[in-house]
Amino acid sequence: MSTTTSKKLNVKTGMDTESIKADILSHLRYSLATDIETANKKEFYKSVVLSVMDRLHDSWLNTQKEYREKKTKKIYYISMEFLIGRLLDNALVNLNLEQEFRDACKDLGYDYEEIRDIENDAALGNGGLGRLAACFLDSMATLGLAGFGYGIKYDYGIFKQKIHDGYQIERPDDWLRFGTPWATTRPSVMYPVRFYGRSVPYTDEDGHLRFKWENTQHVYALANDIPMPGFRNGVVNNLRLWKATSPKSLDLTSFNQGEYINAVRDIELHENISRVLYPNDKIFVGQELRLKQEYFLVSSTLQDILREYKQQHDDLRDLPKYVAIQCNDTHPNLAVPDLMRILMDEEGFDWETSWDITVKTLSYTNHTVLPEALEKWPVSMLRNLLPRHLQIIYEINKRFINKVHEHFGDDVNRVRRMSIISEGEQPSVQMANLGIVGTHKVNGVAALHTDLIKKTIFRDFFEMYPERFTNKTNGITPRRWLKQCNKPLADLITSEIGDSWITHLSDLRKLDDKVNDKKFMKKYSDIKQQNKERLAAYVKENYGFELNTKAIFDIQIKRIHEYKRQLMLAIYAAAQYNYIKANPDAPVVPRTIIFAGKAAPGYAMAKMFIKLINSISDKINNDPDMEGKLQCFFLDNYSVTLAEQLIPAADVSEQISTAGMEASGTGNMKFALNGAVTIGTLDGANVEIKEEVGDENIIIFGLTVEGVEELRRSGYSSWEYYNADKALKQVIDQIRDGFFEPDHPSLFHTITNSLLDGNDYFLVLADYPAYAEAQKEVDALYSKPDEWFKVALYNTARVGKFSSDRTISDYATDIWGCEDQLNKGREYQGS
Ligand code: 9GP
Repeated sequence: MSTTTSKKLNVKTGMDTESIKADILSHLRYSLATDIETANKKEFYKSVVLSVMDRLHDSWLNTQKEYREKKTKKIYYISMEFLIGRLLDNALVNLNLEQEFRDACKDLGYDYEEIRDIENDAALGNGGLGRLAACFLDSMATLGLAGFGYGIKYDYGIFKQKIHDGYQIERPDDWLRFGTPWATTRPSVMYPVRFYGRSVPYTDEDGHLRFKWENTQHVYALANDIPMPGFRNGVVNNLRLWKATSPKSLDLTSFNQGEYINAVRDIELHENISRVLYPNDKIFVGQELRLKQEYFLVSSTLQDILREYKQQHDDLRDLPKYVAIQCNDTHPNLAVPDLMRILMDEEGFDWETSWDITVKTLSYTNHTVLPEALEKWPVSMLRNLLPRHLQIIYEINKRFINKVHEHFGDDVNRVRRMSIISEGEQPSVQMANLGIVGTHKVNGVAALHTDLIKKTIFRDFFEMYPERFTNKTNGITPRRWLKQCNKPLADLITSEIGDSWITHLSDLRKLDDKVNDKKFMKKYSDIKQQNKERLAAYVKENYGFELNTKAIFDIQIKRIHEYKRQLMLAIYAAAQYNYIKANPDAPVVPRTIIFAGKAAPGYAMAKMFIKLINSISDKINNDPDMEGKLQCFFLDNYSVTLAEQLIPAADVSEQISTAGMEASGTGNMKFALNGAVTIGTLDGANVEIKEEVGDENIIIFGLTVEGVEELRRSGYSSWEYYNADKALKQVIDQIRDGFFEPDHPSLFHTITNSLLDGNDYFLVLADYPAYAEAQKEVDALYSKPDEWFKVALYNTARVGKFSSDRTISDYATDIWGCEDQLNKGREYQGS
């Protein structure tokens, strides 16, 4: 190597291509013990990331230092899921170093895209809830908030989905097989997390009754930090993911007795806590390992928060002034009894003081009204695993029930509904109730959803604590979901209106005026076409399917769930097939329907939907009569990275849940921002999207929440709808009679039975006629491209409200009490 290059090896944080190249070479040699001649792509990727990390470290350290010095209020976002996806593009966009790294790769003989594609998605989440947490981290850093994510470093993220003979097969997601260069392990940050044992009463020096949690077993939580850079503002926050490690002293006795293998097996058992993400979306599976995971996250995080706090402040009574903790769903709600335990048992505060601190510090987000998703831990399990916490929960409940009596008088039914502990054969702890009682703010995630929780599942609580309930409509980060994933559109927008939209998404309103600018509209529509072609190339390469890029790209991507009604789009695809068969000469607007999404491994009906979609797709795609008219595909292994490919290419966004069941949705926002037209029900955030884009720029159909209630009340009969709609009846008969699966004609009986004999709980049949009409509207609009692209542009221009920057500003102001930081963050961004 030449002397000039070795000089450059010392340059650590230069922002130019030459110094980046030098660092990549240096990392290859000195971090990975290889060189440019012998390194493979993985090694090259790793040294690229290490060079990015070099450029983050100073800001990472400086940001923390500034927070410490200024005693900034810290926001801790605790979540069992962070669906962060790939990080390389995101870091480079936020650091404004995309071009330099591209050039550096090229000069060193690599194509940047190829290197970027080496990165495994960090798929540490199931869907919307985990992705929301990831968007929030991006926004907190971009707004300059001292916001920290706390989660678990699962060895295995959400399973990899394969499709075999049309069926979903699950495979482990071994994303850490070769490690991840983004995470820094911090051996100095490690805490014991205790389980089991018993709660022992004693009298302290002042004669007060106190409790000690004794005879516990423990495991260690080891910190792994991933930097979260803000958008070009020098702020780098932190995502801390805990990994379970065995206590060092573990089973020395076993070693002494020569039981080496057993001792090592015990280590395995301890480390199982952070082994795997539970893949259940909206189904509560009360397994002890999951409860251990939840407490593992809460305990390690609270210890960390309090350690830091004590380094800077003297009085724990000021905790709510300097710390806000957000519980993402009920999963971290053990924070309520754990903080109480720490304050009382370890810090010596009395109940009232501890309670005041706890409630003021914590807040909780509800993400669903589905009863089967609400966590209810059996008392017996808690008694065994966390006896002291159970005791505290009983005491919280006792005091709370007294208040309920004071407030409502002797209303036995109300008391039963509101109790944190449900009675019955298997008493259990209702984690949502615990969250409402033990925190100062509870929020829903879209206006409709918040209204619903106030009126339904949390009605009693709302009547008692109206001021606790607040709405925070979800959002998405414009950095990943426009700037990064749709570069051509981002560049076009910037060339027209400047780049302020990247951090002030409402500025996209300036595009409203462009609808009559023919030149602009041509560019806008050309970009959609290019994106469709780019997707087609990707699908061809990765799946072998040939997409018709002249067709409407009609996309439904999300977890597979009955309430999301993938079945309705599948029925529509089959009905279109029947129509084309019966009317071979009739003109049709060509359509390419694309599904992607994972089903929870134990959710038989959802898995059957996948099989049905694949069977219908086979029928359609193998029939020459469909050529140029209709296609249908199920793309396996849906992920953040796949979403980044699909969303910019979509013409139609399917948001068709049964009204009242989708809390918010965030995919709907991503599609609209990228100029797809929504066909949807008045559910979740669709309602607010409609308000923003205007009634004429969204295609709404079907029952409203009130309509759903009314129909159920008045006695819904799915048979009536089946008999009334010929096209619908034909498809259901075909599904039932084996038309799509001739070798196994009864295969889909579970589906047709649930629709007919089971009376169609999700009201697919009730909404289908309106849906089919709405799809006709889609066709008619698409046949007039000028009109279509106007509608599309209004979507891009008017969804600024759904930036997660806005959502986070709302949390900061109404829940976390740190709006002062917000303003500072905004000033910062201009530089
Ligand atoms: O189902 C909701 C989804 O509508 C929402 O957008 C997301 C983020 O708030 O949370 C989902 N809920 C869950 O995943 C679990 O309750």
